Amino acid sequence: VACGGGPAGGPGAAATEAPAAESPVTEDSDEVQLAPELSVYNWADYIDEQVLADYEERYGVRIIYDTFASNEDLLTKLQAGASGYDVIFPSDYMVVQMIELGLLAEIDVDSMPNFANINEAFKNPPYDPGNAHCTPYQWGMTGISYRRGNPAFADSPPDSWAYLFDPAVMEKYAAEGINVLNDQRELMAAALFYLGYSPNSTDRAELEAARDLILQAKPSWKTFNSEDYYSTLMESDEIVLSHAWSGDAAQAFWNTYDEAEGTGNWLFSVPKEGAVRFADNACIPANSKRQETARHFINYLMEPEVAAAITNFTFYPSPNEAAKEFIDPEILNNPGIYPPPEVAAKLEWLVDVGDAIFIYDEMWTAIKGQ
Ligand code: SPD
Repeated sequence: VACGGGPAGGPGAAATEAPAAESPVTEDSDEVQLAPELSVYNWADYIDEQVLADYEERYGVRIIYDTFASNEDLLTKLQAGASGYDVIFPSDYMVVQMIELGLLAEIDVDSMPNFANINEAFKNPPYDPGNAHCTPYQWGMTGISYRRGNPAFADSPPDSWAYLFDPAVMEKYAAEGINVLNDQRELMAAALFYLGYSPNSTDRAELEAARDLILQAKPSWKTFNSEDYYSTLMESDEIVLSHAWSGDAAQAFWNTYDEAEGTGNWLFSVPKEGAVRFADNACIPANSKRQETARHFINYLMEPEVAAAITNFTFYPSPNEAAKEFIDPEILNNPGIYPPPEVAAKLEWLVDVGDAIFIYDEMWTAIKGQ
């Protein structure tokens, strides 16, 4: 697996080769003439590299693998004209934006036998009717991860977004380090939840209030990081609390697990005001020159053992029903990974906000600029 080089045409592309064309394909995916290479662009730490190596070995396709930190980074890369990516993993609301911009190819799930393995609840999502462009990859929730044993959290877990936004609450631990996700929709959603507004608000006054809340809290935060915060900041004790995606927090839990104590150092909480539920999806950019190979790879990702291997590595729930029997029971029964009904009831999807995205962009520029 070749990691990190970036595809031809994108930043960091100098070392890559020109995309190799596919040979003609047949209807039967077993008879697809696969391209010699496939460029896969995913979130950080979001796949078991063995899954990539197995595909390379089984099918003789070399995978060029690179990662991004947010949906907006992915969109910017595609809009800048990056060509060469063959499989990408945008979230729900970003799928809508990308479809509207004509950035995604159609995938034809009828030609993917493993699509039958997907749980019905994850098929035909509102953001991609009929799964015309994408298949669901993994899902999760966004909350707060905090360091077990810190006196500031002794009496109760951080069960409110106040732990990120209220100076009186934060003063007990801010000096020890707070990280927030470097993700415009996610950070705005956390502020909007705390203020009692919809995480999908399109109201300028509400969005300005969220921006102002973020700006007054920002001096208390140490870092904006959504890419490797769990390994570089949490597991190494550079911080004591982080805005976090559930699987990343679970990785930090297991990577700091102490056998004698029977627990890890990092725990996860879903704030009482509400939190984001997301689904990331395997899709093909419209300008991919290896679309049949990309479809073949996406079908491979939906094999039960493959989907289970991914969840067993990333600690994010799988939408793949047939994978369940291969997923570690400790993961399946972990409420921080598969939320119980009372937690699920607090979760909301981010949806496309239409033209209000320009207000979000304006707020984000102010947030990152000051
Ligand atoms: N380290 C992998 C993180 C993947 C998270 N995707 C979250 C998208 C939320 N909008």
